[in-house]
Amino acid sequence: MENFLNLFLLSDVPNDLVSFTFFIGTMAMMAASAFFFLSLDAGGAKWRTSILVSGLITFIAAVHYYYMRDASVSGDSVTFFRYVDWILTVPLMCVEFYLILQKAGAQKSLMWNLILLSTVMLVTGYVGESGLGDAVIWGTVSGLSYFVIVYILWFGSAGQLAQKAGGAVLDAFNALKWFVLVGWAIYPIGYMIGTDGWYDFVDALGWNMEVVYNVGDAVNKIGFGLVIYNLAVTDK
Ligand SMILES: *C/C=C(C)/C=C/C=C(C)/C=C/C1=C(C)CCCC1(C)C
Repeated sequence: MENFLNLFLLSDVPNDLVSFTFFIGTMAMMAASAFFFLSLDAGGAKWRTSILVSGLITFIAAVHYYYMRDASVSGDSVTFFRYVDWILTVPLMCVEFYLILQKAGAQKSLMWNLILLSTVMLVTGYVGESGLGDAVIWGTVSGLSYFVIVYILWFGSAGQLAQKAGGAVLDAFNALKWFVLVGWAIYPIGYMIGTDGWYDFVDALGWNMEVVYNVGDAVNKIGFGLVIYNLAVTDK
């Protein structure tokens, strides 16, 4: 409890942009989770699991943001929490794709391929970002996995299934596809900003890699969930 109250204590209110975005991010993820969990039945039984997964994504993020915010005000690295968060939430986003295409006949293999690729993308990204390996080499491997994910969603079998489903499912799939192409592209930009010697001018603006990641998370995790929510209420 004391820890929880600490969140609101004045002495702990962050006074730099980076910590501030962790603070706001924690709140936004908590609020979004409350919204999704209270809306489980908004689209009837058939969309319950999808909305539940949306809530789990923002809830897992809320917990990690709480810790990252703490680490950030203390000047500690948040990289480990960041990647634990992603390794849990990004596969859940892959599950969302499967869930909405399931009724159009999606195979589990689609889900497992996306999960496998996103795991490779994140593990190699962590190796590059944490300094365990060369940032450029591992970042490139991560980027290639990302491109394959984009390819599968834009040009692979998933698109045909969405076409077959049509209606609100197709609209939602198309929106989520854009999230992956544009929203997820925010992350490699953050990574490059975090790599010494690349885009150092950004630091001078008071921005850094963490701010970019925080913006990315807000757009992608909450946005993704809202697309699913919208699908559920449109296609009852
Ligand atoms: C909720 C969190 C999400 C949607 C996180 C997504 C993260 C990525 C798409 C990260 C991608 C990266 C690359 C494509 C290359 C550089 C390393 C990463 C891990 C930042």
